[in-house]
Amino acid sequence: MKKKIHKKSVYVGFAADILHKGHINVLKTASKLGEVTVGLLTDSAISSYKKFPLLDYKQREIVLKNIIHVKKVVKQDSLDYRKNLLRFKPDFVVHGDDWKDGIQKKVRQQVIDTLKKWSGKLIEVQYTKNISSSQIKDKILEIGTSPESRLSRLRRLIKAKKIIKIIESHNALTGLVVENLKIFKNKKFLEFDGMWSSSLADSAVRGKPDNQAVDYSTRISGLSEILDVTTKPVIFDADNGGRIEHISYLVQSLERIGVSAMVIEDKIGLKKNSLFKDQKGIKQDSIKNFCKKLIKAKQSKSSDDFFIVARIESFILGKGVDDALKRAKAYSKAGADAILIHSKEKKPNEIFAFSKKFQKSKYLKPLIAVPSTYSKTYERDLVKNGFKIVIYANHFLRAVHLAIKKVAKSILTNQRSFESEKYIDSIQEVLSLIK
Ligand code: SPV
Ligand code: MG
Repeated sequence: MKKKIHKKSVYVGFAADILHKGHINVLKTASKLGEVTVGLLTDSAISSYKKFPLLDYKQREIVLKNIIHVKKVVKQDSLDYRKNLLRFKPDFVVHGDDWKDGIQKKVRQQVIDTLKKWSGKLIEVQYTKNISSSQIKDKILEIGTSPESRLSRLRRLIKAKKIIKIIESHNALTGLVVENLKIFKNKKFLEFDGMWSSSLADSAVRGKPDNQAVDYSTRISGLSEILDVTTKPVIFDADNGGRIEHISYLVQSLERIGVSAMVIEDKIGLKKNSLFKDQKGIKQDSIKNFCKKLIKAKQSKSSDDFFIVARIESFILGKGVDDALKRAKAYSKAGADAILIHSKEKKPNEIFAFSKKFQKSKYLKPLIAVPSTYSKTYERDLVKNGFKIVIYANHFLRAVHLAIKKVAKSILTNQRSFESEKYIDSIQEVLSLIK
C-alpha cells in the first residue's frame, strides 16, 4: 500500500491588484514547496499601506483562483499576517524579498516569529527587477479610469475605510494634488479619498456669489476637466437640486460622467451660503416636499452605487436636534443613501448630539460632516461619533486666495519678484504633477 504523502502547506499574502511576472515567480516557487493558499488582502488591508486598489476584492479573487499554482484563496483583512498564520499554520510563507525595509519590515518580522512556533519557514524570492505593481498602477492612472469604476469607488471606500477623506477641488490642478499626494505618518499610509465639487468654490473662482449664478452646466464642464486627469471619486454639491422637474437630468448627467454622489440640501428660495451668519430670508423646505425631491432623484438614477445624499440645514437655521432628527429619519426613509448634517458652530456639539440619537434609529445611513467652522475636531473624533465621511469643503480655495494675495503684495511692494519666491513653488515642482 502506498503511503499517503502529506503535502506541505504554503501561504502567500497578496494584494494582486495588478499581477505581473514577479507574482507568478512567487507563486511558482510556492507551489513547488506544497499546496498554495493565497491570503488575499482586502481593500481595507491594502489601503493601510498603499493606494486604494483599482480592482475590488471579488475581481482580484477570480483572477487568483484561476491560476494553476493556487489551490485556495482566503481573505486577509489586515497587512498583519498573524491571524491567518495562526489559523492555517502553514509550513512555509513565501514572499518577495522587497519587504525587508520600509513599511512592511515589522510585518515580516512578525511572520518570522509566528512561524517559529511550529517550525515553519519564511522563503523569500528575489524581487523581480524593473517591475512593480505600483509603477504599473501609476502608468494606468495616466490613462485614466472609467466612469463606472470611479462612480462605484465611494461605496467600496465606505466598506473599506473607517473614514473617507474628501477635499474641495475646483480645477484640474487641485484635482491632481488630491490624486497624487501621499504621506506616511506613524507607519500609516495617508491619502485623500476623493474630491468635493463645491458650489462655493466653483462660484468664487468665477468671481460670483454662491447663489447659483453659476449654473450646473458651467460647473459640470469645469468638473470634466478635473475628471480628465484624476481617478478618485467625486461628491457633487448640488445646492438644493433645483426644480423637481429638472432633477432627473442632473442625476443622469452626474452619473454619466462618473460622479459618485450628489448632495442636495433642504433649503428653498434664493440660495445663500450656509456659513454666512445672516440666514435671514432663508427657508427650509417642508419635509414632504424635500422627500419628493429625494424620491425623484432616486428614481432617476441608474446605478445602485450612485449616492443621493440629503443635507440637513436645521442647525444652520437655528433649529434644534429634534428637527434635524425628524428630517434625517424621513429623508432616509424616502431613499437618501447618506445624510450630511451641517453646522456652523465652533464646536461639534450639535452634530454629535444629532449622531448620538440618529445612530440608534433604524433609519441610520452613513453620516457626513463638514468641519469648516469646528476645524479643531480631529477625524478620530468624527469616527467615534459615528461619522463615515469628512468633507474639507473650501480649503484649496482659501489656500489659493491667501497665496495670491501675498505674492501680489510682495511684487508691488518690492518692485521685483524675488521676495515673492518664498510663497511660491518652482515651475519644476508644479510641472512634476503634470504627466
Ligand atoms: C460648499 O462648499 O459650497 C458647501 C459647504 O455647500 S458650505 O460652504 O459650508 O455651505
Ligand atoms: Mg455649496
